[in-house]
Formats: sequence, C-alpha cells, structure tokens
Amino acid sequence: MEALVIRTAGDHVHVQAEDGTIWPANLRGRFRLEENTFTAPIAVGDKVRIRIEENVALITEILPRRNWLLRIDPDNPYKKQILGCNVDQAFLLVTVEAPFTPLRYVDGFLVLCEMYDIPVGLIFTKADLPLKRNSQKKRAFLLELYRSIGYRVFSTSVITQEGISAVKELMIGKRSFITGLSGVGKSSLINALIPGLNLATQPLVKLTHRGRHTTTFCALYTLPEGGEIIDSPGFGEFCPADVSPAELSHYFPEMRSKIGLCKFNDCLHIDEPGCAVRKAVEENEIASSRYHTYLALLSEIRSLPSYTL
Ligand SMILES: Nc1nc2c(ncn2[C@@H]2O[C@H](COP(=O)(O)OP(=O)(O)OP(=O)(O)O)[C@@H](O)[C@H]2O)c(=O)[nH]1
Ligand SMILES: [Mg+2]
Ligand SMILES: [Zn+2]
Repeated sequence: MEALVIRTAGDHVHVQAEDGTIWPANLRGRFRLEENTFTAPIAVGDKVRIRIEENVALITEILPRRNWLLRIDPDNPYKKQILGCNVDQAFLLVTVEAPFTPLRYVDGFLVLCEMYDIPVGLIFTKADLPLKRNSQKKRAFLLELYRSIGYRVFSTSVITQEGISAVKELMIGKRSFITGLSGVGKSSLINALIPGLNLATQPLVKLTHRGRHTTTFCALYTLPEGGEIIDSPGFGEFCPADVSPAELSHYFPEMRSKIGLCKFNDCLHIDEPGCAVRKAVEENEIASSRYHTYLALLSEIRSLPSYTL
C-alpha cells in the first residue's frame, strides 16, 4: 500500500495511507544505512510503500522523489538534512524585527530553492506591528529588492488579514513548504489559512524578541479548498549541500546575466580583475547584501568537510 509521510519529529514518523488512515510508522532497518549521509532518510512529502504490522506502518520503500530541499545539517557538517520533498513551491516568512531575520538567512534559503528548481516566495509577516523608522524603511526596501530580482513577495498580517487571501490563492491546489525563523509566524499564518486548525503558537521571549521553538516537527496540513501546507520548526542557517564554488553564483538570479561578462571564465567574483559581478555591485545594480551573502556562502561551502575542489 502507498502512503504519504505527513509528520516527522526525529525518529517519530506518521504516514497517511491512500484510504486516509493515519498510522505511526517505522522504517525498515536497511534505510538506517542512509543515516551515514542524511540526518534522517525520510521527510514530510515523501511517498512510501507500507505494510501494516500490529497497528504500526512498516515503511518498506521510499518512492523516487520529484524534488527536495536539502541543507547541511548545522549540528553535523558531515551530514545532509532533507527539509521537505515533493513540493510545488516554498515560502520563506520574514520579519525585520521581532524576530530579526538576517539577510544571510533569507538569501541562503533562496539559493536552496534555486538549486532544486522550487518556485519560492517571500512573505513579510506581522504587517500590523508598528516598527521603528529604520526598520520600516528596511521592510519596504527589502520588499522592493526581492521583487526586483523576480521573487514573489507578500506583506501579511494575521491580525488585519492583510495579504492572507492573496497568499491563499497561490496555495490552493499546490503543496507548499513554509519555513522561517522561530517566532516569525509560520503556524499563525497556517492557522489563518486553515480555519479551525489551531496549531500551537507562542509569544516571543520579551527581552530577546526571539521565538520559543514552539513547533518542533514538520507536518503537512490540507487546505479546505485543496492543496497542502507543510509547517516546519524554526530552522537555523541554510547552508547548501552539493554545490561547487563555481556554480554558486548561478543561484543568484541577478548575477546570472553578468557571469559571462567576467574577464576570466572561472571567475569566482571575489577579487579577480575584470569581474562583471563586482562591477554590478559597485554600480548598485546588484544589492551589496546579496553579494555579501554570496561571499559568505562561498567561504562556508569551501570549509565543508565534503569540499574537495
Ligand atoms: N502582531 C502580529 N503578531 C503575529 C502575527 N503572526 C504571528 N504573530 C505572533 O508571533 C508569535 C509567534 O508566532 P508563531 O506562529 O508561533 O511562530 P512560528 O513561526 O510558528 O514559530 P516556531 O513554531 O517557534 O518556529 C505569536 O505570538 C503570534 O501571535 C501577525 O501577523 N501580527
Ligand atoms: Mg510554529
Ligand atoms: Zn566575476
């Protein structure tokens, strides 16, 4: 029988069989071998074959994946972590304050989506909250920056309902992966999109304006209008796996058209003479924040144990 993985929390996995029944599930021993490479061999969105034994689904096969979102496990750079798989699109939730979302975090996730060809949008949440003047400007600037690069951007509030129906429209009939720092409002947004769901949410820690890691698992929920949304815990940094330094700039859409214009065709856009990417940064055609993320990711992937070039 085929089933869909709908919830994963460490080793605890739940699957939904074709007849709608939800089962706790165990993996057959041979998948444990994959744990040398992956933090966990399975993720929400996986299609699997199961056999029911004593009210537990035994997963006998993981069916081929259409796509996945993969990062380096922040706790173990020798391993990769599958964040989600078989998704139609992803949305990263962003807040300028409360909590503060670093741009390195935003750009890191966008790179993952570019790598695996997953359409991605940015949702700037909590539009109702009054911001300091600088943060207000920054929010507007970032909305425009990412829109100009070609990403879909939204401004939402679960309090005033701003932007909620626009986001919902895009999610109907699709499987969407949602992520963002703890406290950014992922579960709150899903609650607004699926009335009656009542996922747990919690206020930020007062002093630090950080989230409390309320959601500790990945889980898939169904929209009444059709479509599925995957809620996730507040993941930390997104460091791409399986990318070579020469490839990295191709995952920054605004850099792609410049790459061929560099003097050296193996230019890494660091300090080489005649670099068209750096020229575009100097002329404000490419945002310096994006270029800084590029450099940071470049040095990060070169320091990975898997880096051999
Ligand atoms: N004012 C305002 N507060 C919001 C909005 N969305 C979420 N919040 C608040 O932000 C806090 C965190 O929201 P959650 O939905 O728990 O955040 P999360 O991203 O799921 O966090 P984790 O599960 O820890 O990863 C809660 O106090 C929410 O009420 C919004 O649009 N406006
Ligand atoms: Mg949550
Ligand atoms: Zn260059």
